[in-house]
Amino acid sequence: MESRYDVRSSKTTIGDIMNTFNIDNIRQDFPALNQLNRNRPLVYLDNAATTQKPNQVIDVISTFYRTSNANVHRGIYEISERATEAFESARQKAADFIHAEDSSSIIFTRGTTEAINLVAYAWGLHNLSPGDEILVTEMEHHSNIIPWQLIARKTGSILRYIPINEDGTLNLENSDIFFTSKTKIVAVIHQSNVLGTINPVKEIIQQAKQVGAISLVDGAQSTPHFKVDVQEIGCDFFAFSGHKMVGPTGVGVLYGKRELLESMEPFQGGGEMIKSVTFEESTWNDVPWKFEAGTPNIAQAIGLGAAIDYLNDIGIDQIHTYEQELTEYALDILEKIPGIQIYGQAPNRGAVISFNVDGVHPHDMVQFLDQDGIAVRGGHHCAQPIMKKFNVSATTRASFYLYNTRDEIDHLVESINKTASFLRR
Ligand code: C6P
Repeated sequence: MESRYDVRSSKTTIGDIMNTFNIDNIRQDFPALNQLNRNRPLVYLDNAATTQKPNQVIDVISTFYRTSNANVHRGIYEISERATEAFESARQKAADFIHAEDSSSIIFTRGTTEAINLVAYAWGLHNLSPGDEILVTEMEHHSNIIPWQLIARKTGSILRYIPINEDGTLNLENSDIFFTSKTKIVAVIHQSNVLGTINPVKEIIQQAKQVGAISLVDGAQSTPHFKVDVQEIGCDFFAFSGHKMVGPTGVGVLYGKRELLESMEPFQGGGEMIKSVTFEESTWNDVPWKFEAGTPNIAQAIGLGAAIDYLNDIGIDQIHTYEQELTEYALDILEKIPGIQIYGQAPNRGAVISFNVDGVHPHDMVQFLDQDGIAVRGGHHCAQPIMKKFNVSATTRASFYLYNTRDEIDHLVESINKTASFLRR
């Protein structure tokens, strides 16, 4: 079926994408893009932090509250049944989006952070012993470091890091040093939120399997941008956030292999997650509800379902191709800025570019760009170990999504040049 975002009548080549990806229609869907920032047209380039929301998502959430708001799995009246149906149908959409075996392997969480914490506490706390090793990489977001540091402290297990190369790829040479019989879980970022690097997670997971370790993939920055297939990747757990893929804040997903989820202890206790409760003891609900204590983020989960519909309507492969083209264009012209240092030159990379310009502090850069209407992030991006690795305290980061344009990137480059000349005077 042809959508209004696609003016093609048949399959196109990569070269055609810029002409056929109907950017004007896409931009019209996002009301927040159509406003001023410091009296200049907003150029929103902080999509790795969070993305803007289309009317299609805003309307679904608003309609839910207007017409079907009720708690789920509890009421046997009509609107509660409607709410439950919409909530569970969003779960199925999330399962289909990442090609999970079925919807029972999809747990709604608050986001990627909570999903990783769920695994750390519900699996790690009960399965790790002194001397066991948790393997992550130097490229992780704090969300995939801190939960493991906390669990390592509680269990006496040891946290180890696969190093990063100068070009922002993982150093997997001699990886046997890291994958040992002591490795119990390998938790790896799919796409770096700082360097843009897309990691070879399938190969990493194969290595994990060879030493009998389970695996978790942090998909916060991959799921919004390219096709994810958890069965093909072969991971045991996969986490992502709704707000980074045109969905609402406050909802995310933990995918888990069913047998593993069934064998695990609950994460939090409360309503929803029980089968029966007595004063002495309780039994747990079936997976996935065993891990969804309390009233869930109903409207947000339904909004995530609408976000998935939106991305599917445009086509995730189309989005990826368009973003690749934008990123190449941006890298090409950014590299020409005198004194610029770009962090991360991996051949397989996504739409995130971190940089510094000689003589300009990233926080000054961000403030000057803001005056030109441009929203980018400056700081350590919740990845301080990467900053240490590259010997900087902060970077400026521009990150793109399906609604960004070459004109916006031209404006970014112009404004960086202007800022650098001004501050270096
Ligand atoms: N990165 C950024 O600006 P939450 O906050 O739970 O939705 O996502 C956490 C998270 C986990 N992993 C990766 C790779 C991430 O990029 C993020 C969020 C944002 O880079 C906010 S710090």
